[in-house]
Amino acid sequence: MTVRKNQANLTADEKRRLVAAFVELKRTGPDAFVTTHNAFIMGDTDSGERTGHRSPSFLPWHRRFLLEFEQALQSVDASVALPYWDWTSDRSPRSSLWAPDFLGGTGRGLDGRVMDGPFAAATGSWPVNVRVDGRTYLRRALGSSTRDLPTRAEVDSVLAMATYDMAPWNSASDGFRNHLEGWRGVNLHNRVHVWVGGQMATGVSPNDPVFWLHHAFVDKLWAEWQRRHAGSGYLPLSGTPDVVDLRETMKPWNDVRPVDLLDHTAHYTFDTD
Ligand code: CU1
Ligand code: CU1
Repeated sequence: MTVRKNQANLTADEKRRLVAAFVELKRTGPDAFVTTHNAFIMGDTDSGERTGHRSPSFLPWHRRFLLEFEQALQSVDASVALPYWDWTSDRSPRSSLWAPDFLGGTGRGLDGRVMDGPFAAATGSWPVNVRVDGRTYLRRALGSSTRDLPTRAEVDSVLAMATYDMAPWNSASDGFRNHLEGWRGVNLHNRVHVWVGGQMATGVSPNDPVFWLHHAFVDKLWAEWQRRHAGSGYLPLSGTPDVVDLRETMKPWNDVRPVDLLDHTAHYTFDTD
């Protein structure tokens, strides 16, 4: 059974194995995850069809996306699982997350190029192939955005919202999903992408391995919300144009609906479950 742990508690050996699996997937794979993510970012609009972002299925879409990526990692090394980055507690560019034995640190001032760790361009093992500009190296600008990472109090204020989502079911909606995604209110998920900067602030964000650790935590917050609001659930139920209802299949997959993804324990548990 897959157990997703807080990245701060990984052993040196667990970090080494995870990094090796990331690098091996990059070496053998076509970066299809980056391509898929960017296609959905570009296609998801407030007034048209929207699936991955700005819409109720933001959470189940990324849950399935992470499951597929985690299974790809496990095909390289069956012992690995996606850890989560609790950015309410590891909130500094000096956190062990960014050390050279794990994800490496921030980018240099000149061009944002990450200079240390296993994903630095200098290692040669992390080419940025799917990109929005000509730059082929991983970039970051940790903490240079105008806002700090979200606090636990801000997370709790969003977890307290009892309604999953509501009309107009886009980036203007009130409710848990949109406040977690970050288009309204305190802004949790989007703010973290911007705080990391570089590719993470773009549609090709899965070029940065921290994408997966960030989304594993967003996914965990969904599970926490479900536990806290047992009487609430995924919305909309049916008949809503342009968005994925509870029992509608979700693109790009044709075998999964939000209702199939509500219980994460069918696939993995968290170390805190
Ligand atoms: Cu996304
Ligand atoms: Cu994201």
